Amino acid sequence: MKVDFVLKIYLEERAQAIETYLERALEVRNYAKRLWQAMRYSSLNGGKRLRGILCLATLEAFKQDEWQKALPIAAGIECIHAMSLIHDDLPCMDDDTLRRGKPTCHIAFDEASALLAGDALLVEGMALVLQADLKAEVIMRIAQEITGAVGADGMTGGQMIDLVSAGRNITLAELEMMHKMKTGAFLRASVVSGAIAGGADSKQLALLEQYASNIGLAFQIVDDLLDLESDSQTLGKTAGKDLAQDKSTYPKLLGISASKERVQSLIKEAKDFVREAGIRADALSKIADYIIERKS
Ligand code: GRG
Repeated sequence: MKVDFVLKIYLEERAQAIETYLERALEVRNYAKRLWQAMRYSSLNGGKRLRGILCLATLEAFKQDEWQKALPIAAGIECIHAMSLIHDDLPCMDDDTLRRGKPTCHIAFDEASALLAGDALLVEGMALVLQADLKAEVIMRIAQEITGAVGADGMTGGQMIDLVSAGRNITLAELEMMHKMKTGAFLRASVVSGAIAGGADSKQLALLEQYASNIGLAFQIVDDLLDLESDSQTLGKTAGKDLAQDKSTYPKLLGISASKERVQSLIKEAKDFVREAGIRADALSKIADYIIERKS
């Protein structure tokens, strides 16, 4: 299915709203200028804003006119995501020089500045989440979801597993577990945050968690396929890294066509989950399709 015009406009508008919010929140201060510049360099540089948009779209599925209430959360999520990309690109991690079509943070600045920019974006990102104009107990639940997804049980733990798995043959179950932690948990938290802000009941929350878990895994499989089949210019990051670093990937373990079939079935199931939740499913359902269509 082709990404339709309406979704394209929706994604652009929501990405722009997040960008505008971030632009103000991350204004360069009169002190530690280089830190703020590095933070801005890595967070105001495009990116699909998928996690932030998922948060807004999920809230919108419950309360159409209140999506702007989740803007601080979406912006905070995007700061935390930018932090993970900065640290992922460092020489001691994935050692990359290209991100979102530009030199990575440690190349444009230096390693120490990149490390600090990541540290600060992580904390400032959480601070933005806490600023949302929602009831204190709602913000507390959202903060717990996000910190749980980013910490050792989530993204950071997944990155550790990724590091120690390089050059080793791992099973499909191990690969899936790693990606659930490294990429899936944060995507899931982005959706769940929007659902909590929207007042989802426990059944709706469970269905949206399943939706998010499916699109998270599909997103990662597509990432592996793009790394194999696309080029650095289109991706805005170095293509072919998985092969070069002898990483276990879905295409390597499952084969290309079985990986593509898995993506299709995960997305179909994801759309069923969101439909079953009895909410305004349009945007979330189309975002699921976009995960397959994306080129970068
Ligand atoms: C959280 C303390 C702390 C440390 C982080 C470095 C690290 C530990 C984790 C790395 C996590 C990571 C980089 C996962 C990869 C996720 C991924 C596929 C990113 C690409 O996301 P896109 O395609 O990127 O949404 P854009 O540029 O569009 O935002």
